[in-house]
Amino acid sequence: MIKNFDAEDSLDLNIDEAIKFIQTEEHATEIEMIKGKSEVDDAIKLLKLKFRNLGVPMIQVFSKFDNNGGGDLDCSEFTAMIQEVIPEITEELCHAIFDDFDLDKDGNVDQDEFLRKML
Ligand SMILES: [Ca+2]
Ligand SMILES: [Ca+2]
Repeated sequence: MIKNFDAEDSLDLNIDEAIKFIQTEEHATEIEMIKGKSEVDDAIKLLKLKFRNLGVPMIQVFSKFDNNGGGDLDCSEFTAMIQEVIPEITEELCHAIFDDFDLDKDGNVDQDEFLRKML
């Protein structure tokens, strides 16, 4: 009897804890982050597909958008390139993709970083 009661009690407590955990803002942010990450991943998959279908070398497209030279794309150049390939994509998502591509976080995506992510 006592054992059963304890088991029930701890089950109730676990459910309460679980609900509290789900409801905490911290956890909600975590869910948002996971959601956001997969959205970026999906967009990168789409980007790869679109680039392959272009029928021109990726690096040729990359260079076309390197307006100020230098061999790398800053965030606005990069965004322009993505939006050329995926016109319906949001600027916000482009920025998230840019952050993902800019591996050394120097504020530019160079050809190396670009190819590493795209191939
Ligand atoms: Ca540039
Ligand atoms: Ca970089």
